[in-house]
Formats: sequence, structure tokens, C-alpha cells
Amino acid sequence: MATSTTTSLLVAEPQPIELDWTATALVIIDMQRDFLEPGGFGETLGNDVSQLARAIAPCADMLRAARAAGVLVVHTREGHLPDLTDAPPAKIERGAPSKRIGDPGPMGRILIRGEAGHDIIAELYPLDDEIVIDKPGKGAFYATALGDILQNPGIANLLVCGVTTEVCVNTTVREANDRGYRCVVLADCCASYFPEFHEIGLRMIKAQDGIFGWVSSSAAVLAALATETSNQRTVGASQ
Ligand code: C5J
Repeated sequence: MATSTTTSLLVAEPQPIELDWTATALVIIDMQRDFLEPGGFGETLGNDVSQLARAIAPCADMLRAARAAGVLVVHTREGHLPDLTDAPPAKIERGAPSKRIGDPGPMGRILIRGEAGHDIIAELYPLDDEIVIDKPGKGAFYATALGDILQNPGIANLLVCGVTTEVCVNTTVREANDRGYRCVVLADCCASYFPEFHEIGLRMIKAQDGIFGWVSSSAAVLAALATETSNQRTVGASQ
């Protein structure tokens, strides 16, 4: 049986990576109002949320490109059930935020599913048929169906964007790496409240010849998609 795949060589660190686009998903982590807008979870922790805005336009470019190329898109949202049964007390009680998870805020209850603040920002809003993973933890695989969802279309490579670089992006990449996915973190599509953590978070991924994966950029993905080559692959024939 002949099947067709499209592949590209993506410029990345520590080395270029060959991507089969039919086995690649774009994963956009937690680009939620609660993290990016004033009055949400991020700001209650004392962070300057404007630090995250730089990732929005590159993520929007990736979203447009993935949709146009037919690359699978996955959005994630961190948050909890209204009764907080999926929120460990250790997470709720930690630190001294101005408001805790579940408290009322200007965008609804902080980090609670269904509230305005929990939703994805308008610029990156999912289409009706796109996958949205609601996750209670920092990693997108913990207590979610993401692993099962990626198995069916045979996804092997993840292009990872979102916030924050050193928390939910890094945790998800570590989880994915242990599950056998080849993860490429797109540097300009990620951001942190702490620019130095963003830089170090990326270095942690690509250190030691790519201990957790690769680091690339939105420009490199656009260039790679522009040069994708179509391959006819014969499946099931004797070699
Ligand atoms: C945090 C996240 N930073 N999405 N969540 O609590 O990175």
C-alpha cells in the first residue's frame, strides 16, 4: 500500500531534526488569560504578566501555519474543577498569593475551569474541531488523555510553544521525552515571567546533545514548511 508523507529538515539545536509532518503535532501550552492578563493567576503570584506577551505573535504564526499545513494542533489549559477535588491542598496553600486558586477575581474564580480567566486568549483561540486538553498539573500528560489522543494519528514529534518556559513547557517536554516523543521547543513561542529562567529553561532542553529534545524557532518552522518534500512510502511490500 502506498502512503504519502511530507518531511522537512528543521534547523534546530543541538542539531537539525528531520520532521515527518504527518507524525508531528503543534502543542500550545497554557496560553490562558489567567497567565497572560492582569487579574489572573499569574499576577496574583506577584508576576509581571506583560513578560509573556512576546510569545503571542510567534504562536499565532505557528497556529496559522499548522492549520494551513494540516498539522495536528493541541491546546492545553491548566486549571481545576469548581469543587477543587483535583487540586492538591499543597498546590492551593502554597506561598502567599494575593488570591488563591478558586478565589473570585476580575476574570472569575482563579484557575477554575469554565471561568473567563481559564480560557485561552483571543489571539490563539482554538477552532471548534481542535483538541483542548484540560490539565490539573503542570505537565500536559499527567491526569489527561493526551497520550491516548496522540497515539491514534501516530504522532511522534511535538513542536512545543506556550507558557511558562521553565514550568509547564519544561514539565510537559520532560513527560513527553520519557514517553518517547521527539520534542522541539520553539524558543520565541515560549515565555517566562523571568527572562533568565526562559533562557536557562531552553538551555536545559538542548544541553548534553539534546537531553530532553531540541530548541528551534517559529522562523525555522516556517522555512521548513516552505521546503517540505513529498515522499511516497510503500507500506507492507517486501523490501
Ligand atoms: C505555572 C504554567 N507557571 N502554565 N503554569 O504555574 O507554566
